[in-house]
Amino acid sequence: MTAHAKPPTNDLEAFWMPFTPNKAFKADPRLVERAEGMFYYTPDHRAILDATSGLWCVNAGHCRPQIVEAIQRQAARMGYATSFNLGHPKAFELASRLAQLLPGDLDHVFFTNSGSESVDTALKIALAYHKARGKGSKTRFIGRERGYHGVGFGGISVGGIVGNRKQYGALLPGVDHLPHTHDPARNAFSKGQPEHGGEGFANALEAIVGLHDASTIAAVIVEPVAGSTGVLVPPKGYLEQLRAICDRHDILLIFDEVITGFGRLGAPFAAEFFGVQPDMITMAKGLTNAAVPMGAVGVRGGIYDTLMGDGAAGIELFHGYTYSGHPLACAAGLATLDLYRDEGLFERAAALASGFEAVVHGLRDAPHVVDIRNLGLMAAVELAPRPGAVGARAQEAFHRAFDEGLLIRVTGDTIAFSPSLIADPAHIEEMMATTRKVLETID
Ligand code: PXG
Repeated sequence: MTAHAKPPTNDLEAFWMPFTPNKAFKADPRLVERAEGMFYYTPDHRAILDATSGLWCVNAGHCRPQIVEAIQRQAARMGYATSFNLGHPKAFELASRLAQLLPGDLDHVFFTNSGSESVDTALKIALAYHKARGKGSKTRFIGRERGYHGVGFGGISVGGIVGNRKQYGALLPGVDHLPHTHDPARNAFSKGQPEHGGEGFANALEAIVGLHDASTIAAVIVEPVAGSTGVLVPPKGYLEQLRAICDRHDILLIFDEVITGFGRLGAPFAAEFFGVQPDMITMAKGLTNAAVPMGAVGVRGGIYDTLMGDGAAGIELFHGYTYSGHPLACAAGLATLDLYRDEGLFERAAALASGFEAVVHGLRDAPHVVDIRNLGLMAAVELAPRPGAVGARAQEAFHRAFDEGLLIRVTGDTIAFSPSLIADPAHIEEMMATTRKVLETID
């Protein structure tokens, strides 16, 4: 490598930005420096309406004083304590509160610091569980095309977004993928769950089990509604059937609820919304309203009990992070759960969902729109790609929207909307009116 001068301090160069075209961004940066409720504010005090809840995470809105103050109090009292062979009360309290909120017998919680770590943790628990039952040959994982499970090696292995995998070699061995469930030929412009394909897409799991044999398969992991890849809503009956097939073959079913957890569908978790009980739920994002990084895995009692055994073995699971159960994150998590409860935000999301659906589908006749999909407070508006330039049209829409005072999220040529659960109908109207205006001004 040739020697080169260090960049001056406080320019944009040193920060290697994640999932960002760095050169293009630094040539034409967009900065925000303050946030409150539904809005970000730029350094020159322009308000930007946030149609994405940060990145599907600020479910209770930005900078809520109750959460801010809880973090401040905890930082002043005890900023850090390890959870290895030592405890602090808020970690136990938050785990208990989550166990109450989680569906069915998901009554134990392992803390991580992100969705990616939650996914890797769940996959490791699945392997350790089968081994503890004397079924150590069950080591394969089944993910799904277009699935996003974060960026750890486990997560990109079971994930199905090609761009996130192709730079990183062979990944985990013994992984297979279900087909994705997006079927625009039959299901375009579905409102809520699509009618067609549930049984066929889920039956692909039987074929995969037939190919590898159930004795080699540890777990299936899916997002109940695929978020990152552009809001792919499961067809009717699909998740129920995945559950039945997993039961038939002694395979664990993991729901990755990093996006769908904490009210996004108008219920605490998608598992409850769909009435399908997974064996583990991975979560992050809305757990602390994103005010402090934190993730967690909710685990069924039977899995926990199996791994605990009679306690004679000492450490039952050789796994954990320096920051598992970090005091600031626990304080933020407790204050966030209080806020969701006290303001009835999950119920509010449920009440907003049908109006949101109507307004989003109002974009059907806007230029370039080829599909609209929605469930709860998540929706996608898919645009036709420009010939030879996939993603360029939506990227331009993103830039124009920001100039118009609206933050949207784009993936490929799809615009995703996931407003905070505190949104008013007028905010939602404004999001779609600005989006329409933007679509009318781009080629
Ligand atoms: N699982 C799911 C379902 C996610 O959506 C992760 C795991 C990973 O979480 P962390 O905290 O490690 O990032 C996610 C994250 C997008 C986008 O543009 C979505 C995510 C991350 C980055 C971009 O939709 N979700």
